Amino acid sequence: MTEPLRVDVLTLFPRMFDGPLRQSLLGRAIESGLVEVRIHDIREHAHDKHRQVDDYGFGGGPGMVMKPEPVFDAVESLGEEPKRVVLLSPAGRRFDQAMARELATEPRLVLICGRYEGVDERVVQGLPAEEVSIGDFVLAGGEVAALAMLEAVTRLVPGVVGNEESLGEESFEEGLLDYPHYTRPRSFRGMEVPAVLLTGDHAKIERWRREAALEKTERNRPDLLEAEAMGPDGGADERGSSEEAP
Ligand code: JFB
Repeated sequence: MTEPLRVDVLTLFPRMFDGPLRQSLLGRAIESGLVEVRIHDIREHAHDKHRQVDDYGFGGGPGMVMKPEPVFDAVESLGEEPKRVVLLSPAGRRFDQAMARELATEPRLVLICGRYEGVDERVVQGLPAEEVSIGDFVLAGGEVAALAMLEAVTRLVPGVVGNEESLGEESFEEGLLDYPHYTRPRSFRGMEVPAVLLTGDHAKIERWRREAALEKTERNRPDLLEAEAMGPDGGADERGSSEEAP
């Protein structure tokens, strides 16, 4: 085996990771030593007498902001080795499959989970940390987003997903959504499995799947088809700012 991917997660809610890290794909990847995940409680790096990790925001406005010192201390306690530091944030660059592939090649990742209104901007500037968002919706903190990223990255680490699931054939890898899947029974509540899937004619099945994937993509994610037509940069310049973080 090659070096495992090591991920350090910094959070004020370490117990949110207990269940997910023991289950299913993440649990098996960790159990088999392909991925090493360490959860760190940011509050253990608060050194004032009240163990304070948040404070009022300069300039006013509602809500509290996470102080920079405990976050810097927590990251610095991880040692000197170079590592990619990601700050989960609704104002981050959008996480996608290309970023997941990139992160899966790193030896070490640090995921910082904020709470409240977010983290003092000097964490981004000074550590430095890359701000990443998992999508245009509002969560209460970075923990669930970190788990989503962790699962997306972990399943791309060689050896985590077996050969029975070919990673190249699934959604996004070809710019289309996945084709529809069916299993037994052949007839269920009056709904039939498409006859072509029962023919054993693999060329015909391949053509049907491609067409069905295209229809599903047109219906559910027309933006993916437009992006394809506009080339690899998705025509970012022409499209304006309607897809920025909330
Ligand atoms: C991530 C977070 C908050 C400011 C703060 C820390 N896709 C996503 N939605 N929401 C988050 C995210 C990611 N990644 C996210 C970290 C924090 C939300 N909050 C709460 C909500 C709105 N504005 C604090």
